[in-house]
Amino acid sequence: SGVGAAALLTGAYVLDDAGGLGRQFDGIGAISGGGATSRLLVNYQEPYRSQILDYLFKPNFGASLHILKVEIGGDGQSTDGTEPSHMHYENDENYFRGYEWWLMKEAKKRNPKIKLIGLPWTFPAWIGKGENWPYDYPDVTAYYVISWILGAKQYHNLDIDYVGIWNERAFNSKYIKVLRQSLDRLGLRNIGIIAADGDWSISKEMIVDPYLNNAVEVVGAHYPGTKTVPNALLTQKKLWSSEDYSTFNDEVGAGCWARILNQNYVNGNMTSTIAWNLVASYYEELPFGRCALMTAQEPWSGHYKVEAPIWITAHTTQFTQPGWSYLQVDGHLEGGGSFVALTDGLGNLTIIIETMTHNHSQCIRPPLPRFSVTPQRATFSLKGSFCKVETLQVWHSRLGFESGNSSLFHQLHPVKVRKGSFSLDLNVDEVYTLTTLKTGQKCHCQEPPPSQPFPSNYKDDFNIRNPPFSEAPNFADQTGVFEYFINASDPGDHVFTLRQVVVQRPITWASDADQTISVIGNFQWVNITVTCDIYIEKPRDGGVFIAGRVDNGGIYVRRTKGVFFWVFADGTYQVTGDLAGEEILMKGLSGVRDNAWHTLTLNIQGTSASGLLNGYPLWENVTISKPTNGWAAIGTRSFEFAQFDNFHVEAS
Ligand code: 147
Ligand code: CA
Repeated sequence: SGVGAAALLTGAYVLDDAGGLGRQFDGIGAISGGGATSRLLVNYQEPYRSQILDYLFKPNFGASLHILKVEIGGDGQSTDGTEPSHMHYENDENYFRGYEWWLMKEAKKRNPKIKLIGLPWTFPAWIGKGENWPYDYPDVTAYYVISWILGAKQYHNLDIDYVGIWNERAFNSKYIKVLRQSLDRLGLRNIGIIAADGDWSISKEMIVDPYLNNAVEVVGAHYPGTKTVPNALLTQKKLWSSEDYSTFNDEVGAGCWARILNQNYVNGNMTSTIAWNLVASYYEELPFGRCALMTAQEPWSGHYKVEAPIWITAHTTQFTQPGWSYLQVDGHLEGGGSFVALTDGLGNLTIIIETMTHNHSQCIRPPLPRFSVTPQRATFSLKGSFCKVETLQVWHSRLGFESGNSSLFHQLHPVKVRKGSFSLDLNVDEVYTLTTLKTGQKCHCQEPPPSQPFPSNYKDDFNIRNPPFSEAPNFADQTGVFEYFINASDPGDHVFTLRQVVVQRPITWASDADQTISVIGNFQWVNITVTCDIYIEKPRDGGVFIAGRVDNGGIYVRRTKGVFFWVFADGTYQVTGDLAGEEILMKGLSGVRDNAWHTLTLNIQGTSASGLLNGYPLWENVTISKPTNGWAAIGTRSFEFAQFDNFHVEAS
């Protein structure tokens, strides 16, 4: 047969288990954290929150993920915010902070077999005893990480399957061995260490250090561009792409994901691929907005979007499980693109084919070398134990690159296997799954509510006795950690407040600011009035601010501009154009002191700003030219305790 005048390119591929199988498949996963990527998800109302979780974790439903990797919060900035540590201070332990515990439990509820991974990006300062480094006291760091693992079990009945070292930062052989020994001593022999969550360079040390080699179960590389290195193969360990993707979740992002899910094995022998990140539940204007499998960044409206990468994931996850094995195949298609074939060893067979073109499948990194893909016919012969297969279920996606013309995860007519083979005509930018399993599902669920902007009039008095989460809704901490707090002996109105609790600069992963800051609201806000009761706890040089038009966050938090109204424990105030406090627009005396409540009001209209203290004008007519818009924020002058209450913002 042919297409038009030219003969269709054809290829023949043999699937046979008679000569043994390929590597064991370890599953497809996604990362919550690194950092604060699930921040807004927790505040979705039901039934929307459960719907989102179902799309991510429920077997035979959506992405049906095999692996959930979470950040072990370390109080520091880890990309889109900070996540709280279970040990802010040396003698502090609390396993109910943040939302990763909750997320792991929700994932387990839906899929009890889901594998869990924990990995730190940052650490609280005490781990390093003053140095910005987690390896000087390997016993302390191991104790800290293992406490998290034990806390997961003790307080949440969560069994952690794998633990990492330090995301995208130097590894340390001594520490890895200490961690392994400590895990073993505590009977946690079945928890595997993944190392080193950066490039492949650890494999070079592993092949000359048998103790290190024994300590590591999985060599995990990030953004490997589907390739591994000879040394990694020499370790004879499992090879994973332990962080990958990080691409805007449109059809190109879906194309990236489809291509690497197959080719990380085909080219790089990697048996797991883990997406950064799970769900875009952080303000979109933070770094890497919507670089997630789906989008849920509006808890105030309930709006969310099941993006194309979810259905690309389903092509693999709904028809394989960790513990299945890859078949030994070359995996490259004659006309470009790739296929993988997997079996459970019990007669089931799943084939996943992708024909992504170069321009429609570029990931954020690394650069993608040129290649071409053309329409082609592929003929597969089933041999060995698969010669008995008579029909295969077919699931199909075609990514369209004009809006709305994709076809995602549709079931087609089953194919009949005749005389041990079948043929498929493949177009470009397609994904096919052919499988003996009949369990695939794409739900025709209800549409989520429409998108809406953040409410223009928003209040929080933090008056909640048993909050389900340690953090107040919609506040997105960018340096420091802001937690619900109870002043048990407060005589007045401030029993329940929000408190900044990080009092030493953490062992950082990114460039945390020297001030703490939590942002909230709509990045498009121009005219804004922020009011908040504040309580400075640190005498002499302590201080707090409220702000508007805050224009940055995440890994760029140090260069945040905006309009910042500060008051200090020494009785002075300032208005600055930046978080760093270098661009002073106004200053003077305020009479504010520490350990007393005061009310600050910041009003920005057009090019003019003014400030009130306890309802009385303190300063006015400060000219503002930049930024033109941004979030509201609260924060402190340094890593210091301070409290906030009765936050109110009105903006447009
Ligand atoms: C990764 C981080 O591990 C994630 O937390 C997130 O920040 C992600 C965003 O794309 O990036 O870190 C990387 C940072 C830089 C490179 C690779 C990964 N890089 O330049 O190759
Ligand atoms: Ca209150």
